[in-house]
Amino acid sequence: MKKLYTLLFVTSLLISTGINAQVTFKNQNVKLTNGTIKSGNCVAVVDWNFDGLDDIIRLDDGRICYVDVQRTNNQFQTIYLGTFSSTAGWAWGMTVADLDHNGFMDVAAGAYGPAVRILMTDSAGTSATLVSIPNSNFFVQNMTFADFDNDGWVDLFVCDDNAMSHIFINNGTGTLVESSTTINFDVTGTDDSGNYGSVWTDFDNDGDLDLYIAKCRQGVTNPADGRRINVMFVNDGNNNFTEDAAAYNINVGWQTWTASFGDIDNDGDLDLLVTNHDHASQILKMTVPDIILILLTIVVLMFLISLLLKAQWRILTMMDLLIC
Ligand SMILES: [Ca+2]
Ligand SMILES: [Ca+2]
Ligand SMILES: [Ca+2]
Ligand SMILES: [Ca+2]
Repeated sequence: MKKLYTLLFVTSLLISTGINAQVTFKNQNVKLTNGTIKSGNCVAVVDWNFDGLDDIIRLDDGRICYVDVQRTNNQFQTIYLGTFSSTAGWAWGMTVADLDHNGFMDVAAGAYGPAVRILMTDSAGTSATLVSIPNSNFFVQNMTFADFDNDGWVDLFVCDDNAMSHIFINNGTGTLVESSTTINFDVTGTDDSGNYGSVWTDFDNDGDLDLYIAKCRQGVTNPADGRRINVMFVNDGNNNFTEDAAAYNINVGWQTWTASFGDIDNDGDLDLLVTNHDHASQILKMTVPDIILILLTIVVLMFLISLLLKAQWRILTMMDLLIC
């Protein structure tokens, strides 16, 4: 019996020690078959070939695209997808999605000056064709794939530092065509440049995608200048977007570079984290109206309405008496 107690004590000690032990990380670079990729700038962790396993997409030297495809036992196979440019450190933004529905994700990237380019992955997943989007010589700070018009085909959003943002709609074959009517970005009385970061998310939880843009404009020092005030384009459910950041108190005027939504305080709604260049980062917690306050307001309103109705009834009764 004594041995049993001793065994139980040691077991419980090991379990409790294990539960409270500090976690650590172990270098597993050995899993990457190409260990020389550097200066990536842009990176994506996505299921590139839709097999249920996450893969890694990186731009070596900011221009040469490799996919580390996860195979069995967490081993990766490196596939050279293509080269965006001969210029070192070319890409400023990158986004990944299956534009043409061929079962492999395609990789779009943009830079400071040249056209936005896309590596369209072939149907075997072994190589890609480089495609340039006409008339897209922007100052790309960020780009995002999402289905803005909800037609089942992924579209492209591009943040332009030097001009308004751009939207390209997928025509249903994987070809992107610029649209000036999907969203009106002319909202601040300026040239609406200074577009740095973008988030497409259903921040208000009404079932449709909304767009938040983090804005920063070099040389513009006035925080009230529209080129540096973050904007939120709210979707009405029919893909009509209206800029309404001020109403939600997320019209940040600092030089914002990035923004991200997440449930930071674990209360079930999406809060906002912005990182600013000229000011400390900010967490903007989402607050919902107090339900008790709403109920009290309704009760008070109903009471006031009943008083009004009673007063009206008395006046009418007195009028009747006078007439009689
Ligand atoms: Ca995969
Ligand atoms: Ca594809
Ligand atoms: Ca679409
Ligand atoms: Ca929404």
